[in-house]
Amino acid sequence: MDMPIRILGRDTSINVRKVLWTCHELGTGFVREDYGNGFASTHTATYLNLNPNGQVPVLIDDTFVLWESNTICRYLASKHAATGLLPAHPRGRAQVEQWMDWQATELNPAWRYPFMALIRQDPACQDADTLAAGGKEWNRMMGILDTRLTHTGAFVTGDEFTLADVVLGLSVNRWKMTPISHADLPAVEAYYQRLQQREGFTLYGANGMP
Ligand SMILES: N[C@@H](CCC(=O)N[C@@H](CS)C(=O)NCC(=O)O)C(=O)O
Repeated sequence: MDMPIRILGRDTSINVRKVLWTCHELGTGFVREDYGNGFASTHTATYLNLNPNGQVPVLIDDTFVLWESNTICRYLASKHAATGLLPAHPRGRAQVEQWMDWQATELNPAWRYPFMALIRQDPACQDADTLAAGGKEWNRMMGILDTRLTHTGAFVTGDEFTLADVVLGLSVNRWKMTPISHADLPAVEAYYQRLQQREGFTLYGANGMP
């Protein structure tokens, strides 16, 4: 019998919860181990050998080790041939990947300062002007998502729920839960309600702010 996959990372982490939500969508079992802030150290030689960035999550599937949460989600969907979550057709797949990459490289940097200031209460992030600019930029990026969702009327890449919605669903939750002045984004709001119909969202999408 195959060993269950191991997921190293605290379940309060937004990036760990992407992976947990993906496992739930796939109906695949896993064993999660608490690593990261407040739990087992990610800076031991053993952990750094698994992930030289000293971050969570890490996936261990038998002898195969993987880090970067979006890549882990894609690996799991491919392994289970879950073509609903990650289409096999090059264009369908590329669209899912495009929005996942956008989340990682464009959207994530926009929320970092406001999140560190308002949720983590980081003393190094308490400059009012930088915070205001950060909130504005975060809203601008969410406006790009709003325009897209207005166009699809459902999920990020169209009528079907995909891995892009796992990743962006968590991002929308983070935006909603951080007390900045939120732009009025009706399509994002409707999307957020739509996601709440999914069990995976209620389990992993809407908690774990730290
Ligand atoms: N690009 C990485 C980012 C991972 C990351 O930032 N992880 C955070 C938690 S969300 C972390 O490890 N923080 C330190 C800790 O928890 O000890 C990914 O998507 O996996």
